[in-house]
Amino acid sequence: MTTIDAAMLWTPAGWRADAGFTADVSGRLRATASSASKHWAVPGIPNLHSHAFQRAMAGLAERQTNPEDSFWTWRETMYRFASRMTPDSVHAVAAQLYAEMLEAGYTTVCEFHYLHHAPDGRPYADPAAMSHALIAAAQETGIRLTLLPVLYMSGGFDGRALSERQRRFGHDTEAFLRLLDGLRREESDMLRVGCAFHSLRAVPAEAMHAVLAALPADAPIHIHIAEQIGEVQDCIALRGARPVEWLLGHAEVDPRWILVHATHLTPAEVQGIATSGATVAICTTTEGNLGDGLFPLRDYLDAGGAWGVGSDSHISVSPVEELRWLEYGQRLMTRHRNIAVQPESSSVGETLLRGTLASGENATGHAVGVLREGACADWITLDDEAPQFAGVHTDDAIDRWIFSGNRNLVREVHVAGRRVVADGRHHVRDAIATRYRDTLKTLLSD
Ligand code: NGQ
Ligand code: ZN
Repeated sequence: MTTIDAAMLWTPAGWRADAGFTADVSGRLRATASSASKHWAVPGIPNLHSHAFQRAMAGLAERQTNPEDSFWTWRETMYRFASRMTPDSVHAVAAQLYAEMLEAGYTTVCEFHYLHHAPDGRPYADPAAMSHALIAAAQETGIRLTLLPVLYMSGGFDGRALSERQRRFGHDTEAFLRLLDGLRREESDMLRVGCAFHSLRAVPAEAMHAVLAALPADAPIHIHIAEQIGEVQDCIALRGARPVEWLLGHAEVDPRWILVHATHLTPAEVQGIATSGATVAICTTTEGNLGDGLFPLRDYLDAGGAWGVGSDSHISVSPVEELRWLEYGQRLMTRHRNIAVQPESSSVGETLLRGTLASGENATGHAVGVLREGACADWITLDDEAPQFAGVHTDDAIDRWIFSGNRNLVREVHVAGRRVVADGRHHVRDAIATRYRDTLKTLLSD
């Protein structure tokens, strides 16, 4: 039995001193008397969007190749990089990434996985070899995983064939459903399998409908949507509607849906997503890195929309930085301060934390994001001895955590009741880092 060693627990209603929990043998929370220590404990943060392999190229797409550099030229660099990955290198990179995520306070990751086949597009002997590499990395590090095999069929809205570099992403719907079905048999308390459509660009309408009809009722459904203006224009030209508008009109969008990015929205689309109960996965640092645009956060909060954050391309692996820059983007756009607040709290940090935790359960399919009886025993303990917290009252602890810079203030992390980070360090970080270094030497040498 592991007891949450904290006097203050973060709950949807704010800090509570009178609650205590232990983890039972199945990794779930059981209520107990509160502990006498003085620490602050917060539910582990769900990471709603990850392409693990991209971690290994962070910082390697930051040279100008052309004055017109954009999302689309970055994508070519990313494809070249993706073409070198193997199941072993994906395993090594994902394990390093997941250990870093845990140290940063992410305890569940939604892996939006489309790198399925060999570089020539042929399935591996085990068609789920890449999925298995990701599952192995999650098991090795102890992070909770929502694996989202991605359906990727065409190279654009006009239905053109996949380009040479996209070939290893592709499936027909039958092979895709077989992959899903096989992976679902491997589900456990630490692994959920959902479903993803890469984007409206990459999935023809009929294929999307065929897969939706065959999906189990409890699978979360993730999709990239409306990230780039070019994509919005192509969607209008070929489907007669903007991406979010099209999706809301052609699918039963409900709380099972996670709309990744959803950057470019009209007021009607903002309202439409919020009313549907879908979650928007905002990937602040990647959206900044790729020059996507700014999500209309204030309007979306006013509409009562659900949202969370993801580290996506992993040019940053820090929930603190995702949340802080989500607010800063809004400040830079409006030239005001303290924008993400809600009637429950005038604190920006608390509003951001509350929002992203509330997305956990729908987006991941795991009972995460809230410390309550029966939920997953996933929590992080803040380093209350750090100078940033000196003299700080509990009421200011979350703002201090999010708005005091880049020193990691996460001291301990438990997932399913098991301590995987102590004193800020993942318990097998050295072995994982050694393998990662060897892998990167090879990857970057050819
Ligand atoms: C991806 N990433 O699939 O990795 C995408 C880029 C695309 C982001 N959208 C490729 N951030 O959208 O076609
Ligand atoms: Zn993505």
